[in-house]
Amino acid sequence: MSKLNNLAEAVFQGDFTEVKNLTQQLVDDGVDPLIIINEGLIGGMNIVAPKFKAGEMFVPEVMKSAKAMHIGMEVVKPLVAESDIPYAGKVVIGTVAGDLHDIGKNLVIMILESGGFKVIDLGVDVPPEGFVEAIKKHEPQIVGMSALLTTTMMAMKDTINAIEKAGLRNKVKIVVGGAPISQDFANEIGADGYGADAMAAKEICSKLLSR
Ligand code: B12
Repeated sequence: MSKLNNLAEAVFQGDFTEVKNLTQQLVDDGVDPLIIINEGLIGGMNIVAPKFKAGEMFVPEVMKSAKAMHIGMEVVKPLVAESDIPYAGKVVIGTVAGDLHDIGKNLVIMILESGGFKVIDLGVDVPPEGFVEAIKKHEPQIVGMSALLTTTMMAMKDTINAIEKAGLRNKVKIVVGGAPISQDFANEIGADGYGADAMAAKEICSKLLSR
């Protein structure tokens, strides 16, 4: 097995030490950092994703793999210009105002990153103007909002209104998710997409960008 395959396997296994060592070895061997990222690190997450979808892997294992991918990224990222990284798209994401739940959002971020998206995490309890400011600053193609409380669901609508008011609605696609959210609710508040889980989040983001 090649070192790149071993690296992908180590990411899948969530073996932090092995990921760090193999990534460094590949760098020392002169392998193109973008190949290390795409075939080794993201390659490992590509093993994880279908297993998670099929229910063969669970949240803690996926998080471990994603963390392993990040550890490898830290080794290679300084070697590539940000502009050379072929991102699938840029996503700004946050948990809406009044809501502190972030486990699901963080999982979505990890899966999006493993799918090659650049993700800017705004954290939790993000007010509508926080999303607006982030759109101006980062110019993402996609804005993601997470809510876990029935009492904070409507903050999604408030955020969409604020984005509209700022004249930015036609610049971004908006995707929403979280346990109480449904496709019907997404339609009702005028979001462009809904994802029931992290894999669905990645799928809807890819779909929205290809339109
Ligand atoms: C962990 C947890 C907490 C933790 C949060 C820690 C953290 N850092 O996130 C703590 C203890 C802080 C907490 C606090 C509270 N919680 Co709480 N919490 C939960 C719990 C047990 C799990 C949530 C979770 O992490 N699920 C696992 C993740 C992986 O799933 P997920 O979040 O749904 O995310 C997935 C999808 O929804 C989707 N997704 C999520 N976000 C996004 C975004 C996009 C863009 C897309 C496309 C997809 C997507 O993909 C994710 C990955 O597959 C749930 C119960 C439950 N079983 O859901 C209650 C729950 C959500 N909490 C609840 C409540 C009431 C509260 C409190 C009000 C309790 C209190 N009285 O203090 C506070 C509120 C604090 C606040 N202001 O937010 C209720 C909500 C009830 C309701 N209908 O509104 C629940 C349902 C428990 C219950 N049955 O009563 N909570």
